[in-house]
Amino acid sequence: MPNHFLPEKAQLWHRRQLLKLGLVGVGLTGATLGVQRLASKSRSQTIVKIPPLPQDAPAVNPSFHPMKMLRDFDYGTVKEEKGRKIREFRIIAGTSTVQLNSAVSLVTWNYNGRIPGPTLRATGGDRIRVIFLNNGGHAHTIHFHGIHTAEMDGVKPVGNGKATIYEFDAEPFGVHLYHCHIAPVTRHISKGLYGMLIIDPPQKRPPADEMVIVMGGYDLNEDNQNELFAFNGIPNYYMEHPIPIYQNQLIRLYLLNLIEFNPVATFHIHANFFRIYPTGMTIKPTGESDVITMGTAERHILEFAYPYTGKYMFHPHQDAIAEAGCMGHFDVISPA
Ligand SMILES: [Cu+2]
Repeated sequence: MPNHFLPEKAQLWHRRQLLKLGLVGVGLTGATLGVQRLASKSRSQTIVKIPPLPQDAPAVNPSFHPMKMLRDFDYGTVKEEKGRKIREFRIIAGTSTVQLNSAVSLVTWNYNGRIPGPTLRATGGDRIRVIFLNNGGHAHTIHFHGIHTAEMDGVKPVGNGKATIYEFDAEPFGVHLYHCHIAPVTRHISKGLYGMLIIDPPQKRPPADEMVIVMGGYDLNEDNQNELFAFNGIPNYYMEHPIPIYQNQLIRLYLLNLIEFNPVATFHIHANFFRIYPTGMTIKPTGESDVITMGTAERHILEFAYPYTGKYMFHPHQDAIAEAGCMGHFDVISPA
């Protein structure tokens, strides 16, 4: 059937070229084989190698280093009480000025001096205890997503200079979040008071290079719109300092969208597809895509491995959000 969008000659030339190269009809089979080979490779892997930290990737301050934060998990101090495993975490709300780019510095509100706050990690069935000190100058709280009593829901204001303890069972397993719940919550979140809570399934997931990316926005002029966006606190950090990952090694990405004011944000990776574990609450993936849509506070586990070396972008496919700071690169390097 003739293609009326191409002049006949161009069409013929095109087909002849393909025949000459032996490409007509084999493309699909080749691609399918590639995906299967990659899947079996990444599943059978048992030893995980982490690429060295890029020397030129800067810290914002000693507790806020976006390149280290990717793979930095806080397992708390483990204690045994009445035969029960307790994981005790300490979080301090504070205020610090952060240079978001060469032109903009912002007085942020944050947990433990970093945005997002520490990635807290426990296993389903543990008991979580969070000792919270508010040095933030305003009333703040920590509201955790999960299952707990009303008393532990983190909506009761904790005044400046005051402390409280939140304690609850680690359930259900999945990727969850925590954030301040003082009104206006949009302001307390967008100034930086949020973080991730990972509850691992008791049976554990297979070995992988695991990392955390939290998407956030900054409303610089208090007009209820974001002027800047960021992965892990600093706009364009992973664009300027690509994340090194090893070729063919399974990446398990814990992803959270905590952008206020924009109702949804997507996440897209270039030149690859990821397996999706919705809210991290499944052991098996439920689908596969190269773009996923999240409302505010939605989060997922995404798994993928890159078959080819090189630099690959990741960003929301709302390109206005990407172009205002939510842009990054994976630098896929050979493990040899
Ligand atoms: Cu607050």
